[in-house]
Parts: sequence; C-alpha cells; structure tokens
Amino acid sequence: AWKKFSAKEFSSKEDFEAEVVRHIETTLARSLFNCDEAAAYGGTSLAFRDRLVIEWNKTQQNQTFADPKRVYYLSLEFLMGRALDNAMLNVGMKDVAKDGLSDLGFRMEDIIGQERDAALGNGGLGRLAACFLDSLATLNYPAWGYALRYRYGIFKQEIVDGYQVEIPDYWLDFNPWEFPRHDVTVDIQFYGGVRKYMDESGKQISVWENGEIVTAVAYDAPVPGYGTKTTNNLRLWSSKASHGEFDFTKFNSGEYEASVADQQRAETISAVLYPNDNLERGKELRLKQQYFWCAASLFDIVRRFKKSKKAWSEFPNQVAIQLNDTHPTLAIPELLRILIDLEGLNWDDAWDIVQKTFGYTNHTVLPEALEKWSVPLIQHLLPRHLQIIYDINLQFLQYVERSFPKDRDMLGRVSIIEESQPKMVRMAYLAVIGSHKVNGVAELHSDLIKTTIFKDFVKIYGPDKFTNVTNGITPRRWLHQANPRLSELIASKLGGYDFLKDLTLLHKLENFVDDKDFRKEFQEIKYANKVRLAKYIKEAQGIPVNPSGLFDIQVKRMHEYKRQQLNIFGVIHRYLELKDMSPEDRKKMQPRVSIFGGKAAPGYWMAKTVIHLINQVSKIVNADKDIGDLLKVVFLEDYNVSKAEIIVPASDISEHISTAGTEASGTSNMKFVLNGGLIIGTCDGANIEITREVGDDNIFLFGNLAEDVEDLRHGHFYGGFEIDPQLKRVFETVRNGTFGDAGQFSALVNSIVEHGDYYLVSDDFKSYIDTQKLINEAYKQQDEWLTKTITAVARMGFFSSDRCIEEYANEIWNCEPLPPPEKN
Ligand code: 26Y
Repeated sequence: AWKKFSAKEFSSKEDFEAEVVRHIETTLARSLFNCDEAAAYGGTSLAFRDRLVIEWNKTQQNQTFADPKRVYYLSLEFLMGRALDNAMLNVGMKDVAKDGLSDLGFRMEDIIGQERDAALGNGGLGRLAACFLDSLATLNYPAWGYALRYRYGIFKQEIVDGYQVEIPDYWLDFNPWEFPRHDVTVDIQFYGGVRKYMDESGKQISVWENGEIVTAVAYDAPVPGYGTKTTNNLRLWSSKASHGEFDFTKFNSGEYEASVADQQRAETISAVLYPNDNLERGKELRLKQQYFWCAASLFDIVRRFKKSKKAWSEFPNQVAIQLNDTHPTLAIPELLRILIDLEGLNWDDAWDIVQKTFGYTNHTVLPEALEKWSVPLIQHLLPRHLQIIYDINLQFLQYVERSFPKDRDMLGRVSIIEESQPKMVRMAYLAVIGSHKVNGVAELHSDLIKTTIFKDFVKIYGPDKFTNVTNGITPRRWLHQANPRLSELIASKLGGYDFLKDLTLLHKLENFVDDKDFRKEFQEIKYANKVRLAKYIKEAQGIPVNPSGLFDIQVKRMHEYKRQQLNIFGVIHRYLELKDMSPEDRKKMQPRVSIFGGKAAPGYWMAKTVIHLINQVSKIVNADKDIGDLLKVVFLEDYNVSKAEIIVPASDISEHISTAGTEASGTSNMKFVLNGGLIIGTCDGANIEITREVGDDNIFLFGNLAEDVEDLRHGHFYGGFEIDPQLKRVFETVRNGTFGDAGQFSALVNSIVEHGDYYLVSDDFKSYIDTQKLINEAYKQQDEWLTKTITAVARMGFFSSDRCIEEYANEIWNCEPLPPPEKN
C-alpha cells in the first residue's frame, strides 16, 4: 500500500532543515559545500511547496467531487510579485523556517530577496487580479485564474544618464512555483477559411478549417488562501508548435530549418507581455495572444463542464467568467462558436448561455486605451469569429431599432462595427452586449461609464446592467507581509490577527488613538520603515536621504493623466522658493524627500521625457549645498511589486493626483493609507471613497472636479488661458536649461502652454502647491499628524479585496464558497 505523504507542518526546525538539505542535494542536485543564498532559497521554497501542493491537490479533488459553480477570472495580466513569503504566511511555520535558516547560516530577508518577481502585468489592473486570487482562495471560492505564461514579463527598467532603458525580464530560469502539465494541451487554430453547408435537416453548418495550428500547454501555479486550506489554481498557457502532419512532412523532406522556424513562430505567441498600460496599439501579435489564451481557457472550461454530463442550459449555473477589461472579449464569440459550430446548439440558446456566463469589468474611460481591432485583421486571423461578431451585431441592432425607432443616429453610435476606414470592431461594446453585468471599479468611475462611453447602452438595457464594485487590496500582502511590525502592533491591541480576514475590525484601533504607548510604537514603526527605505535608496541610487524628512512618494506607471509632471513642477517650484530664501528663513522649512518611481511604455515619448526631467532635477537639487536636506529628489529605478512592499510602509504623504475623471480607481492609494501614510489627491477614483471613509480632515484633496474638466479643456482652446505666475517661473527655468536638455523639456512645457493642456496641469497647479504648503504645516504638528494617520488606518476596513470579492460573488457571479472538509 502507498504511504500517503503527510502534509503536516514541520515538527521542528531540525525537521525543516533536513527537508531543505534534502531538496538542495537531490531535487536541485547541488552540493552543500557551495550552498549559496540561491540554493537556500530553492531548498526553502521546495520545502514549503511540498506542503502547498498537498492542499492544492485536495482542494482540486474536493472541487471536482462537489462540482459547485466555479469562477474563472480571465486576465492577460497577473502581477503576482514574490511567492515564498506568501506561501510561508499561508502554510504557517515561518518562525521555524527562520530559525532553521539561521542555523544554516542565512537570514530570512536575504533568502526571500533571492526570488524574482513574477511580473506578468503592467500596473493596477494586473495587481488587482493578483489581489483577487488571494481573496478568492482565502474566502474558499472555487476559482481559477487564466492567463499567458509569458517568457518575458514587464521589462526591467534601468536609468542611464537620466533616461529609461528597457532590459528584458527573463524570469523563468528557476521558478519552483510552476508545474508544467505537458498532458494538458489544446490545439488552437488561426487563419484558414469557413466552409458552409446544409445538413440533412436543412440546418446551416459552418466549419472553420485549413488554418494553422498552435498548441497551448498548461502551466499551473498554486494560489494558497490565508487561514484556510483552500489552494486554488492559476493556469498559464504557453505556446508551442503543434506536431501535426504538416510539420512532419517538412521535417522529413529535409526542410529542417523551416520546421524549426515554424516552431519559433509558434513560441512567439506567449513570448512577451505587451508593456503598454492604458495605450492601445492594435498589433497583430497581441490579437493572436488574446485569441490563443481565450480559446485555450474556454476549451479547458468547457471540457471540465462536460465531465459533469449536465445539460447545456446548466452551463451558466456551473460557470461564471469574468472579463478583466476587454482584453479577453474574444471569449464571447469563441464560446458561441463552440456551442453552435461544435456542439450543435441553436443561436438563441447559445446566446442566452453566453450572456448569463460573462461579466465584464471596465478599468478605463481614456479613449486611447479602448480596444478596437480592424475588421480586415480579424477577417484574416479569425474568419469564423468575424462572422459571429457580425451576427451578434445584427441581432443587437435589430433589437435596438425595434426599441428606439425614432432615434436615427442610435444605430451608428452603438454598432459594434465602427464605420471607419478600415472598419473597426469596438471590443468594449462587444463585451457589454455579451455580458449580463458590467462594472466599473470605483463609484465615480462607475457613474462616469454610464454617462459617457456606455450612455446609450444604459438606455438600451436599463441601468441595472451596470454596477459598481469598488476595488480593494489584500491585507495579507499589503499590511502583514509588507509591514510585519505594524501588523503585529495591531494584533497586540485587537487580540489577534482576525483583522487580516475581516479588515473592518480595524475600526477598534480608534479606541487606541490616545493610548500613549500605542502612539509611540506606531510612530516608531513608521520611522523604522523610513530608515529601511532610506537605506535602500542609498544602496540602489546612491542618494543619502534623511529619514526624519517628510517622505513624499509617487510610484505608479508613468502617464500624462497621472500627472507626475505636476509633481515635478511642484518640486521645482519648491526648489526656487528655497533658493530665494535667506539661510535663516530656510531653517524654518520642513525638510522633504520627493520620491518617484514607475515605468514608461517604451514608445511613450512624453512619459519618458518626464522621467528624464525628474532625474535631471534630482541631479541639480541633490548637489545644491544651499538646499541640503531641505529637499532631496529621488527617482527609484525599476519600480515593481517587491519594491512597493518596501516603499509603501515608508511614506508620510503619497500622491494620487490624476486629472479628475481619468483614474478609474487607483489601488496604491489604499495601500499607502492602510500603512499609516496620508495622501494628497484629486477628487478622482477611489480617493473619493477613501475620503468618505477616513473623513476629510485626514486627507488632502485639491484641484478641479471631474464635472468641470470638459469646460476647462474647451476654455483652453477658445478663451485662451492664464498661467499662474509661479508655474510660469517654473516653465522659464525648465526652458532656459537650468536642468539641461532645454529642447526636450520645452516640448513638455509646450504640451501645456501651446497644445491645450489636456490634463489641466495649469488649472490645478495653484491649488496643488497651496495644498503642499498645508501639508508642510500639518506635518510639523507631529501629534496631530499621528492622530490623523492612526484614525485613517482604523477606517480603511472597507478597502479589503475580500469585501470586493464578496460583492462580485453576490452581485455578479451568483456563486457560493466551498469550504474545505473539516477532516482531510
Ligand atoms: C489595451 C491595452 C494596451 C491595455 C493594457 C493595459 C489597456 C489598459 C491596461 C491597464 C489598465 C490598468 O491598469 N488600469 C487600472 O486598473 C486599476 C484596477 O482597476 C485601476 O485602479 C486604475 O485606476 C486603472 O488605471
């Protein structure tokens, strides 16, 4: 009989050490004589992985047996970051491992630091997907994530002479967290043509044939929940050449090189994550990625459903598929194709199933981020899908025509097909039409989509099809892992770690705002986190910063709408002001450290110009002896998830200053406040709900409102506009070469003074710098400041991604948790 592997926790540190050593010597085939940190990381990961895998298998077995409704989260991006620390938190026994590693001569932080980030995403949308997986597992929802196994994640950013340089992120050298499933494959077709014929009963049949086949191979990664044994699955598809007859002919007839070239072409599909964030480029390879991933995932989902032998009408009771933005919208015509062409359902039944199955989350109203694919491209790559899209559109427009016979322009406005040259498929419209619910990601954003991009669809379907689910973040990673000391302090006051599962319990911290010891420790922890970041800045960037200064942080993707340019203009203004002062007056000023970080899309010239300007300002200001610690400017290279875990807990003020109405939600705003930092922000995205929760005394809002943006933009073109004299002075300084490169920086200034200032930098500048002054004064009142930060932390419970997932489950997916059996 087989002896079952026991998944029990390590019985002792000796037990743990023995496992680490065994893995190093056997699994990794390395000698203990040259066991370095990399090997220790490998051994530790494999030791914890063993525990995870057992629960993972059991969870999957349990789900197969119970066969509940499952959630499938389709996202082209999952910004997972590191896995080891999270695995240790969820398996338990991190303390034992720490002692064990110490016996072996290693420090836990160093070992954790060996792991490379799984950086399969750009920014907010990808990190949200990762937080959702954490919450889904923690809440015991039977849920799978589906994505692509990119060989290269988001590029690594280096700053060379002040400019961004992109380095490929080859992250797969050693990845103990993934399991290749060479037996789980799906053949995916591209190109070819459609043959139609009547069958015996006179029914029209469509066959998509003679295309090129690429094989999808599954790679699985375990996703453990916190405080539960539930361990869900993230399935990533990798592309490889199919071994059909075609290739063998080539191979046998001596065209060996051609056959290898085919193979490389196939592998290209999953080779690289597109590094654009909120900027659509319409590349054929990107469309191939989207279809490849959607088709493989749907085949997998349908295959799983068919095992249960239920009627097709049961499909929406067994399957909920959430579309993370429009990137997976091809799943809609693909499911129709499966149901109609392959399974023989009629249109109406198939359409009913499709609509009930899909939900669509919108993450942006920026026109340049809305996906459109050219009709000729889809015709070429996916001929059958184009027909299906036209059929959907026909049915839809007929319905609209019946409902609104008098609105003659309506049909053109809502058509899935844009009548441009060439014609374009509007993916967001297809997603709205093919889903039963559409949601935005914060209240303002969800209101905006109903009054702007989807206005007509609200008339057509009624308002109930549209809903809001305000984003959230996982407190496991963004409080406990990133800020262990704060987590421990909170646990000591609240009587345990229950708040990590129910973040609303934080409200009890308000009882301790006046508790002297608590306040002291809270403040000490913030200071220690700032010391840690200061140390990192010194090591990474070579800039010495004083941890007692006010740490002002803006870390996020570089984008004009996020307005890092407003921030750096504000920094320049401060610099000029300090220079004007007498040394005595300077002494009264609050020292500040302005920290920036973020990647620009490689082709986004203006965003790269802002990076360059920040670095140039940093060079001049940091070297200025008059200024000293009063102002330091830092651009932190290669901002990513694991760096965020160091940066977020160290902030006093973070900046969330997008033009009102442009940032759908923002999620780092939540992370910063949860870690005892205040924010300066516009009335945009989730800033508004954060204000509602923490109270307007505990946040610094400034700037114009979303409702006024349109008129202001219009005014820039027709009324001309006044530029605040202080901003004018900043512009002159930038133009006259004080920070070098007058030519490049003039273009940035001109985007404001000559080209309409689309992002309203000039309109918000005055209110921005005035608010920064308020912040300086407020920060000097350390006691009041501390009260504000503690109060804000206590009121952040709403922003857990657990709350968010419960809302999706109840309002959109209609599914229930499946807790693991008591005994197993
Ligand atoms: C079309 C393609 C180029 C594209 C690729 C990535 C378009 C958009 C994106 C990414 C968008 C994104 O990250 N959006 C962010 O989603 C977060 C989670 O909802 C929001 O908090 C944030 O405001 C929004 O910008």
